[in-house]
Amino acid sequence: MNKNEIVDLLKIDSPDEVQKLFSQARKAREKAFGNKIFMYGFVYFSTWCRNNCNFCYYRNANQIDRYRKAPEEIIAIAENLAQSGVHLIDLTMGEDLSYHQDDFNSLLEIVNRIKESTGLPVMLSPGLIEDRYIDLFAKQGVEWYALYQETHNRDLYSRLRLDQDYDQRMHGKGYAKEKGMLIEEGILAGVDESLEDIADSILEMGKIGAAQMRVMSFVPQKGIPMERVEKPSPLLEEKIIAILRLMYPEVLIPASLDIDGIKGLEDRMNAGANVITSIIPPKTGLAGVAQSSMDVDDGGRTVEEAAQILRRMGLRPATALEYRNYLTSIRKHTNCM
Ligand code: SAM
Ligand code: MD0
Ligand code: SF4
Repeated sequence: MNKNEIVDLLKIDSPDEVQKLFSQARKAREKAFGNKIFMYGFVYFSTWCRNNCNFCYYRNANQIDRYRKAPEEIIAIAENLAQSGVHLIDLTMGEDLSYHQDDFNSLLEIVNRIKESTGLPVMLSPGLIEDRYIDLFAKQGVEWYALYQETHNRDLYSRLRLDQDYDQRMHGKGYAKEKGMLIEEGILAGVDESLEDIADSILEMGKIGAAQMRVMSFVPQKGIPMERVEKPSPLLEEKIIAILRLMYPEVLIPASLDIDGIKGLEDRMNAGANVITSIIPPKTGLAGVAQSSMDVDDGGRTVEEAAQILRRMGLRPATALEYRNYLTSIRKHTNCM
């Protein structure tokens, strides 16, 4: 599909046409993955951040309670997630300078121990880090570097990610990919982007060879500049998921529990997503990003809850081995994209 064709698909709004789009996306998913769905454990281990993204609750200027979890606790949480059946551990932080100051030695050690004790692949979402740190994580065998541009319209980017260089952020992903890491790219829906902007992003995600491609609806947060911007219609995110699936049938496309909690899972799966992200163990004091607390402590965001919904839909959680095998094949695929 070219840009105009993508924009035309984004415009459809009759329920019949929308359902047809979703059903085609599900067929494309089934052809590439059968009924297998992957699940990611989410560990937001430090909510300290030097940046001031206009959309984010954890922006530096927002006066909120913050935490930085101790290494032992991070490792225990990852082990708990692994036992519950997730296929990957996503280690996420704000741009917390204390990790930069020790040259990421403490995080490297944490990653090592998690890899050793869980045997699971790891995704790192540390924000933008210097190339020399990417080198270290790549050498350690960290499988994934997640770094979302949010939009590929430079002007809009500068209004969202205040004082963060567009090209440096794109470079970080490219560099990680060169070093053999898989990369995840992501955009936000409902942040004043045009349909043309969305189409540009969809094309760009393919160009940079992202193996995982994410869209998340903006969720208004207390105390941020965009506090009064309305959450977009869920249909926009779902249409983007479906179009991504049709354009890139073999990639990973998340249904994030961070936007609408567990009740938002079914619609995102129906649109063609194939990985459930933001699974968080209950009662650990951990936060989500877009929805800092929804469904976390009461155990709504668990493998068990998600698996029940999948089974009702004729889908099933993959095995750890299936996920590993998939990584091997997508690595080959994105290297020739
Ligand atoms: N601090 C690192 C960074 O920004 O790259 C890692 C955290 S990253 C996982 C946080 C992501 O959550 C952002 O890139 C954005 O896509 C999403 N996010 C943050 N605030 C949000 C909000 N209010 N609504 C929806 N998504 C949000
Ligand atoms: C999620 N809350 O998957 C997480 C986060 C970071 N790599 C992912 C945005 O929804
Ligand atoms: Fe910091 Fe990431 Fe939030 Fe931006 S999105 S303020 S970099 S935690």
